[in-house]
Amino acid sequence: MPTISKSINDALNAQIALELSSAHLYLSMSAYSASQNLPGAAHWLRLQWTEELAHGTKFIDYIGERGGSVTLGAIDEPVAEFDSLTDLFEQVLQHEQKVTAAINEIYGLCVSEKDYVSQALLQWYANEQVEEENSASEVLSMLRRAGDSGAGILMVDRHLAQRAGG
Ligand code: OFO
Repeated sequence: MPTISKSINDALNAQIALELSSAHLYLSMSAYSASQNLPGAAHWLRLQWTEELAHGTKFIDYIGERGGSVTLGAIDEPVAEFDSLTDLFEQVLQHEQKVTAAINEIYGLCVSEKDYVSQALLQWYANEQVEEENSASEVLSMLRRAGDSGAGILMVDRHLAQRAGG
């Protein structure tokens, strides 16, 4: 007997597809960056890819712990071409804002259904989204400052190469 409601189970399944679509998007962005000789951005985005896979699998494990059922939805085809690194990071930020809205929506559902355990999980994701939006905004403001300067963009790329983790 599952201990999560069908509506929350369904919402979490949809969120898994969104997290895995995020992973796919960042992998595509990483490949694009590598093709533009921006190894730092490629590295940063590759790490983001692994984070998104972890976000997806954390939901999968949680549904399992609550006796629910995991149904994997389709993964969106990612964008493969960008006008510039700035354009790419604008899309990262917009994407993360969309994910934040989706997390908040599920959080609200858990509140309305008084599912306190799921609320605790969603709180973790909500905090994670603050971090994700902040780091995308930070990179974006560095890129905007660099503008069209090739030297400036290379400096940002070197900064992105320092990202630890994975
Ligand atoms: Fe999973 O946080 Fe980005 O999408």
